[in-house]
Amino acid sequence: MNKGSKIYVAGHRGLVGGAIVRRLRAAGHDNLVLRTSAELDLKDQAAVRAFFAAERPEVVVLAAARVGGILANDSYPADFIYDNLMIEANVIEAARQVGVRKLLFLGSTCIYPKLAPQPLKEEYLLSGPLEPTNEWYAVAKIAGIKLCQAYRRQYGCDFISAMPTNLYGPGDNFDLEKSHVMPALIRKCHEAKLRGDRTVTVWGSGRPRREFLHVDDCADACVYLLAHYDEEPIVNIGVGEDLTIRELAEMVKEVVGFEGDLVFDASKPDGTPRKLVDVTRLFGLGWRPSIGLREGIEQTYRWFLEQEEVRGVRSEE
Ligand code: GFB
Repeated sequence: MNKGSKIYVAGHRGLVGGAIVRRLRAAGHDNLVLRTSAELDLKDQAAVRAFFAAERPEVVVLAAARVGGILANDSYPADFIYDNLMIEANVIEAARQVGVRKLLFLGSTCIYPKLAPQPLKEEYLLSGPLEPTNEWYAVAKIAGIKLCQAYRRQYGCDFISAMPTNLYGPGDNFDLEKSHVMPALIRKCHEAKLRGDRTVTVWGSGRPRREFLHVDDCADACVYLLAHYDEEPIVNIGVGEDLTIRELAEMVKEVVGFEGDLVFDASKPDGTPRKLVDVTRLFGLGWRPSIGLREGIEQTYRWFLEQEEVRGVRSEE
C-alpha cells in the first residue's frame, strides 16, 4: 500500500471510518474514494458492483455497518442482522470481482461468547452462546469474518479481519437512546451540569467491566494491520485493561465537572459482564496504543463542546 494507492473507505462518516480517513490522510494517502450512504447504498448489490467496476479500488476498509449501543441492538434486531449481512456480502464479493489487493473487515469484541474466559483470545470466537442483547449484530459480523476467511482460502484474497474493543472519541453518536456508554455518559453529565441537576442516571448495576480504546488509536492499529498483516486469523484491537461502568461514570463525571450524584437504574440491561480482549497477537506484531483513558475522555469532551458550540450557533441563526 503506497501513498498513491486508491483506497475506498466504506463508512467514512462513522466513528471508525472517520478516524481511519484522518489517519490515512495524515500519512500522506491522497487517493481516497469516499461515498456517503445516500450516494451509495451498500445494501444494494447492483449499485455496489457498479461502483466497484467503475472505481476499481486497490485497498478497501469496510468500516460501514449498522452499529449501536445495548438498547439499540435489543430494539432493532432485524435491522442489525439484515443490514450488516447485506453490506458485508455485497462489498466483499464486489471487491473479489475487481481484484482488490487488500481488504480490512471490522468486527467487534461484542461478538465473542457472552461468558468466554477473559481476556478474550481470538480463538474463543464461536466457542459458546452469544450475548442475547446483540446476537443479531454478532451473527452478521461473524458471517463477515467467515466470508473474508473463505475468500482467502478459495480465491486467495488478502482479506483480513480486526476485532476492535469498545471505541469512543470524535465523531461518536451522542444520541442518548442509540449510543454506547461513553458518549451517553459524557452528554448526560454535561447536560446535568448545565441544568444544575442533582443526579445523572447510569444504566444497569455499574458492575459490568468494559475496555475502552480511543478511536484514533484504533485507526492507527487498522492502518498498521493493512501494512503488516496478511493472514487468516482475526486480530483483536484493544488496550489490554478494563474498568467497571461505575468507575467509568466517576471518571466522566470528574472530566465534565458534574458535581451531582450518580444513580444506577437496574431496570436497564447490563449486557455481558466483561469484555476485555487479549492483545498478544496485535502487540506481537509491534503495535501499541498511545492515548490513555482519562486523556481520551478529556479530548472527546473538548470535541463534544466544539460541536455543541457549532450546534448552538446554528440554532441561533
Ligand atoms: O456501551 P454499551 O451500550 O454496549 O453498554 P456494550 C456498556 C455498558 O454500559 C452496559 C452500561 O452495561 C450498559 O448498561 N451503561 C450505563 C450504558 N449507562 C449507559 C448509557 O447511558 N448508555 C449505554 N448505551 N450504556 C455493545 C454492543 O455492547 O458493544 C454493540 O451492544 C457494540 O453491538 C459495542 O458491538 C462495541 O459494550 O454492552
